[in-house]
Amino acid sequence: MLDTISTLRSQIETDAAAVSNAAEAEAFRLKHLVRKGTIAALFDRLREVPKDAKRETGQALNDLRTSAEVTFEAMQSRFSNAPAATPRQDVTLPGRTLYHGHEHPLRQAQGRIEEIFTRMGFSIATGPMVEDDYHNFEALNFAPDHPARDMQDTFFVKMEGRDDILLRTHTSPVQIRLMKSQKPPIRAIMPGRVFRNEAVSARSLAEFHQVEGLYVDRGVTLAQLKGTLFEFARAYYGSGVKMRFRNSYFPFTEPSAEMDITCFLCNGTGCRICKQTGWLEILGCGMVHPRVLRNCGIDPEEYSGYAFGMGIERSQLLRIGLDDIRLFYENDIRMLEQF
Ligand code: 2NL
Repeated sequence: MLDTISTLRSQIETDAAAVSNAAEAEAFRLKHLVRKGTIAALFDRLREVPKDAKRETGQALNDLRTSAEVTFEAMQSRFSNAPAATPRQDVTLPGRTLYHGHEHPLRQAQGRIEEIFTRMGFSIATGPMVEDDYHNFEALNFAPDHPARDMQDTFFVKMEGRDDILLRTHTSPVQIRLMKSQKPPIRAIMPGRVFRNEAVSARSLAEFHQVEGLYVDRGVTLAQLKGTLFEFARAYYGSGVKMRFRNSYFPFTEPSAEMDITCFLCNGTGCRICKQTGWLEILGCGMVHPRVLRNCGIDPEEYSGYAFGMGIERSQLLRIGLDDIRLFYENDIRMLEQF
C-alpha cells in the first residue's frame, strides 16, 4: 500500500508539472482531488490495510492529499492571475467627468472688485448687519423725516425698549464706524449684505450685496474720485469702456454723481441691457458731505473725502448681459455652472 501511495505521489507530481492553464488545473483537480478521484480511492482501500500498518498508511495518505491540495491552490492562484484571464479594458471609452464646486458668481464678483481696489491701496472693512438708526441714517445726514427711514423701505428689528434697531440698508454704517475709530488717511472698501423692504422683482430683492468705498485725507478731490473710478471700470468691465458722470443727489455726499459707462455689450449702439441708450449706470458717488465728516469727529476744514457705492448683483448682471437679479438666488445648477 505504501508503494501504491508513493507511485501515486510521483504521478501527481508529473501531472502537476504538465499543467499550464486554468482548464488543465481543473482537470488535475477532477482527476486527483474529488470524491471519486485517485486519492479518495486509496482512502477507500485503507480498510484492507492490516491494523498495525493503518496508522502509518493513513498518515502517508493524509500527507499526499495535503500536498496535492497545496499544489492545486498554487496552480489556481497562478492561472487566475494570468493576464489573459482578466477582462480587457476599452481605452477608447470616454472618461468620467469629475464635477467640483466653485464660488458663487456673486462671491466671484465681490472678489474681483476687492482685488481691483486693494491693488489701488484700499483695505477691506466689514461691520454688523443689524444696526441702529444713528449709524444707518442720522450720522449720514438723512433728515429725521427722510422717506428711506419709512417702515416701507427699512426692516426694523423688534427689541425690548428700543425702536431704532434695523437691518442696514447700505454698508455706509461701516464707514461711519471706521471714521469714528480711525484718524485719516482712511482708504477702504466695505462689501457686504444689505436689506431693503422691497417687493421682489427682476430688478430688486429684499436682500442683496453692496460695495461702498471711502477715501478721507487732506486734499482729496473730485478729480481723484473720477480717476479711481475710471480705473476700476476699465479693470472690471474692460479696457475699452468710456465713462460719463451725471449729477445726482444723496444726503451724505455733496456734490453727488452717478457714473455711466458705455454699454460694452452693444458697443454703445443700443441693446436690451442698456435700454437702447448705449450707456449703463454702474454706481453712485460724491464728495463726503461736510456734516457727515463732522458727525464722525473729522474736521471738514482740514480734511475732505470721496465715497462711492455700487450693487454687486447689478455689477455682475451687467458683466454677463442678463437682466434678472433673481437668477443669483434660484441656485439653478445650469445657471451657476456657467461661471
Ligand atoms: C449707490 C450709491 C453711494 C456713498 C454711497 C457714502 C458713505 C459715507 C459717506 C458718504 Cl459714510 N458716502 N457712501 C456715497 C455715494 C453713493 O452709493 O447707488 N449705491 C448702490
